[in-house]
Amino acid sequence: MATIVASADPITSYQTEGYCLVKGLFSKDEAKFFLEHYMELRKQPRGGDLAYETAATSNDPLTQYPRMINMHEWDEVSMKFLLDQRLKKILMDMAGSEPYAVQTMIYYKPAGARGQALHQDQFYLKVEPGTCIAAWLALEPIDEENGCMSVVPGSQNLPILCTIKSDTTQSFTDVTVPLSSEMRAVPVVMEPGDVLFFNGSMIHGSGPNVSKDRFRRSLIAHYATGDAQKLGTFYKAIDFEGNRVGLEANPGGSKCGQWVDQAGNPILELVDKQEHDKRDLRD
Ligand SMILES: O=C(O)CCC(=O)C(=O)O
Repeated sequence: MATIVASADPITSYQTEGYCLVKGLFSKDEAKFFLEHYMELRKQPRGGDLAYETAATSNDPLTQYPRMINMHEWDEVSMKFLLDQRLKKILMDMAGSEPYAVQTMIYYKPAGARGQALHQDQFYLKVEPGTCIAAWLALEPIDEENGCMSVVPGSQNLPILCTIKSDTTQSFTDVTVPLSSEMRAVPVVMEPGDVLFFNGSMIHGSGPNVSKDRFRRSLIAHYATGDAQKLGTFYKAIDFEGNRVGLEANPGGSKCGQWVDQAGNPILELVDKQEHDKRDLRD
């Protein structure tokens, strides 16, 4: 199967395609340092663990290794990563102005763990105007076997799509977005230190880790573009000096995009979100 290749010109790739893969932005030693650091942190349970994981059963590997969220609020290594100057430079070149830093996450994804169904980050972060940008750092070799990320080229300018139920035997989140008949998810194979950047409309996700004994650990930061005035309720933004920035809480719009067929071609129609969810997410 085709895979995403490193971008020769990451800034242009991001601006035209909504994503770019930057090889070796962090060194292999840094990736190893992060691995050891977060394995140590994971020994302590944290409030909020498993809060977002659905259908976790006692023998689910995610029960032992849930992802952590917003570690930068209490861990200096995570704050340094979030505000890293290399990330800042690329983000500024991509988006044209200094972004706000919003979120950190670490995914452990041990062997046998479920992935995360296809989704758009703007569904959650609701940055307005502008978008959110993810910087997804591989901490070890990541491929299809251990559940690499996939992105859907061509989705970078889509509005927030209406969600449908996901297959929770494959995904720890319970909603996903349908693709048009012309769209495909393409895997992103990465080495430790590589960073995948993508915008908030980009549909992306990952499959289960089907390896026998490999983790798939990744460290993720999310940003809001510098023109943002609003941000999803519960998210907090800071600038690159670490100062809190007050953005208006955004509960989100009332419409979502739904694929409809028009003369054999898939087009997006904006529909009432509440009506859609009542119909498509009911049990
Ligand atoms: O790492 C994964 O498997 C999914 C992460 C993701 O979708 C995200 O950071 O938005």
